[in-house]
Amino acid sequence: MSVWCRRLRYVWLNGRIVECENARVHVLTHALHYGSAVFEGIRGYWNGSNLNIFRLRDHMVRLVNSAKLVGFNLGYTVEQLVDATIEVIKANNFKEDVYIRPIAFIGEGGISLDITGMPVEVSIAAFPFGKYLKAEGVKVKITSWRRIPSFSVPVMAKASGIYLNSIVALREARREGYDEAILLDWRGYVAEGSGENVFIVRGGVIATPPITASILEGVTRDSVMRIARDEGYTVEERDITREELLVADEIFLTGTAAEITPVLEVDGKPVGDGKPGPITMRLKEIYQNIVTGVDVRYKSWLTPVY
Ligand code: PY5
Repeated sequence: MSVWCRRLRYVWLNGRIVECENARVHVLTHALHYGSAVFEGIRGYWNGSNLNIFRLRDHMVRLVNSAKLVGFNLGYTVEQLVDATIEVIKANNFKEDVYIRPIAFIGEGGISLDITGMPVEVSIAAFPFGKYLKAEGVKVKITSWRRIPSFSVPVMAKASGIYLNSIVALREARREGYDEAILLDWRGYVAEGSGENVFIVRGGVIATPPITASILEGVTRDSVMRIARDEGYTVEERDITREELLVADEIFLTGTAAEITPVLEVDGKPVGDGKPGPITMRLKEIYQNIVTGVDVRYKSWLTPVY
């Protein structure tokens, strides 16, 4: 039995709800060999009476775009993927916080690198999920591995193969006792974390690297920029130098899994006074109220399941 099937009963696979045990692939699956897959990470928040999925449609739009960038067609519309997500959560009857993992991959189509005409499989799985990074804050290392440049692969795509870059970067950081890695881009400017976007605060101004820094265009990054601007903060999308990380008043990471996570140390040096900063904590609180549906100003970002 798959260890996953202790956490979920049903998976949506190629248009149908199947038993978790039957959501399997063959060892000769193309995507397993070459990383020819695109995926998403989405969260659903249980607030005691309903499960709200955060920016579901936006994630599915990115999934469809990722496939387009890699060069295959998903075969499902954004609307169909949205409905399928709700269907699979309902089938499992989850009444707690969940993480949703849709993936579209090249299946059993041979070993050629030419994916033209190869079968595309799509699955959506959801399972109970808590924190991804330490909620109180993380210690990061600026890793020696640079973020893959967008002139080598379309890094705007959330494509599986690209994650080998994140895996080696995080491996290096963890081996040296850090919690997370920050990758610089090919030019030496700050790109992002292994699975998160990066924000800094200096003199009350919030800044985050632009999409031209080979980053993944995060949905949480977009949400945080909106929220911060609505709160009256100035938010800049601009190149950030490595040394700015070392003199920033505050740094935080954003991502579906990481949500808003304060950075306490960079390369062993404290960020500010080494405690989560006030702007970080304020944004974190607002974000929490939004995803649980307490803050109704951003209700359009939530899709209720039940
Ligand atoms: N950058 C990278 C490389 C990411 O993998 C992610 C998300 C982000 C930025 C943030 O994007 P978003 O805000 O749209 O989530 N990472 C996934 C997640 O679910 C997988 C992490 C293991 O957070």
